[in-house]
Amino acid sequence: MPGTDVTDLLGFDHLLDDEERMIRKTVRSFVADKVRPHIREWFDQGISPRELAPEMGALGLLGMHLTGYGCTGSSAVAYGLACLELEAGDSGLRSFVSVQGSLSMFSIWKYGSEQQKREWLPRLAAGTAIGCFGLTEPDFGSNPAGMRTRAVRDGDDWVLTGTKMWITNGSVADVATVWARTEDGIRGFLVPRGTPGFAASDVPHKLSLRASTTSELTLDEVRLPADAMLPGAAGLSGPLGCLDEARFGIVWGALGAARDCLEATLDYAGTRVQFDRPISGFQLTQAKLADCALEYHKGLLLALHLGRLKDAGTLNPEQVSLGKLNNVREAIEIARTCRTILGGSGITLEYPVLRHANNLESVLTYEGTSEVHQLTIGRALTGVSAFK
Ligand code: TGC
Ligand code: FAD
Repeated sequence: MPGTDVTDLLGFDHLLDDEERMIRKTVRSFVADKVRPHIREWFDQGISPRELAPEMGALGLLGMHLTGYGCTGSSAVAYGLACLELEAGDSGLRSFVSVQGSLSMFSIWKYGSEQQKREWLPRLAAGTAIGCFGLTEPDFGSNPAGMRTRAVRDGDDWVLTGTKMWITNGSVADVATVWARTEDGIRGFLVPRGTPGFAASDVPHKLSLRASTTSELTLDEVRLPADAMLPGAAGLSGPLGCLDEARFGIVWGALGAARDCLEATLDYAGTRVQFDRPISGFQLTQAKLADCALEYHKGLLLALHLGRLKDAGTLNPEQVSLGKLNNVREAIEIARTCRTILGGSGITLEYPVLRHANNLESVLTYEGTSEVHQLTIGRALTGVSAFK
C-alpha cells in the first residue's frame, strides 16, 4: 500500500463523528499556517510564540473542554484531537494549551469562587490573559506532598512564601495558581502578575521544549486578600485532580509528535538512495517503520478509548496513567527510531524528528514521570503503594 496515510491505516477516521473531524481539520490547518513556517526558528532561538494565544482563543482551543465563561464546551475526544494536532507542530504549543486550559483554567473552573471564575476565565479562554500552575518545587517534584511553600493568615490576608520550579508560562502569566501548605493542609491561591514579592525568572539553556517558557517562581512574603484562595480545593487531591486533565491531553498530544516524525521519515526514506535504491526498500527500514506505525495506531485506539470513557464520566486516574505511560513512552521510541532512519540528516532542525524527541524528554518527565505512572498502575494491580 505505497503512499498509505500513516495517520489512518486502521480507518480511525470512521470512529470519529463529524464535529470531531471538523475540529481536527481546523487545528491541523492552524498548525500548518501559523506554526510550521516558524517552528524551527522558535525552537532554535528559544522563542515562545505568545502572540498565538489570542488566535488559539479565537479558535476556542483554550479551556475547550470546559463549559461556560467563554469556554467552548467541546467533548474530551475533540480536546484530545486538538492536542494531537498541536503537538504535531511542537510539544511546546500543546504544553501552552495544556497549562492554560487544563491546569490554570481548570483549577479556577473546578475550585474557584464565582467571582474568581468571572474575573479570570473569559480572559483566559480568549487568550488575552495567560495562566500558569505552580505545584513543583526545587526539592519536591514527584512528591508534591512534601512542598515547603507556606501560606499563613495575617488578619484577613494570606502571606505566601516559597519557591516553585519548572513552571510552564511562569514569566508570561497574568495569573498563577500557586499551591501552598496552610494550617489546614494544601490549598490553592490565585496570584496576579505584579503582586509585590512575586517574581519569575526563566530556566536558561534548555535542550527540550525550547519553544515554551519554563520558569522559577519566587514568593517572598506575597500578601494576598482572603478571597485569593480557591475555596473548592482542600488537600493534595485539588492539584492532583487538575493533573488528570492535563495528563489526558498528553495521552493524545504525544501521538501528534510521533505522527509528525513518521510522516517526515516516510518522505525521507522514499527519496534517500543508498546502495542504488531508496532506503525505504530495505527490509530493516520497513521493519522499523512497521513497528512505529503499529505503536502509533495502538496508541490512538487507547487514546480514543480513554476519551470515550472521559466523555461518559467514568475515566479514573489509573486509566489516565496507563495512557500517559504508554503513549509518551512509545512516542519517544518512535521519534528515536525515526531519527536513525534519517541518519546524519536526523540530527539537525531541517527535519522535525530530533526536535520532537528532545521535546518528548520533558513530556516523559512532567505531569508524572514514567516511573510515577508505573507505580500508580502497580498500586492499582497489587493494592500496595510503593510511595508510602
Ligand atoms: P496521597 O497522599 O495518597 O493522596 C493525596 C490525595 O490525592 C488523591 N489523589 C488524586 N486525586 C485526583 N487525581 C489523582 N491522580 C490523584 N492521585 C491521588 C488521593 O486520593 C488523596 O485524596 P484524599 O481525599 O484521600 O486526601 O498521594 P498518592 O500516593 O495518591 O500520590 C502520590 C503520587 C506520586 C502519585 C502523586 O504525588 C503524583 O502524581 N506525583 C507526580 C507529581 C506531578 O505529576 N506533578 C506534575 C506537576 S504539573 C506539570 O508537570 C505541568 S507540565 C506542563 C504541561 O502539562 O504541559
Ligand atoms: P524527581 O521527582 O526528582 O525525579 C527524578 C527521578 O527519580 C525520576 O526518574 C523519577 O521517576 C524518579 N523517582 C522519584 N520518585 C520515585 C519513586 N518513588 N520511585 C521510583 N522512582 C522515583 N511543574 C509544575 O508544577 N507546573 C508546570 O507548569 C511544570 N512544567 C514543566 C515543564 C517542563 C519543561 C518540565 C521539565 C517540568 C515541568 N514541571 C512543572 C515539573 C514536573 O512536573 C517535574 O519535573 C516532575 O514532576 C518530576 O519532578 P522532578 O523533576 O523534581 O524529578
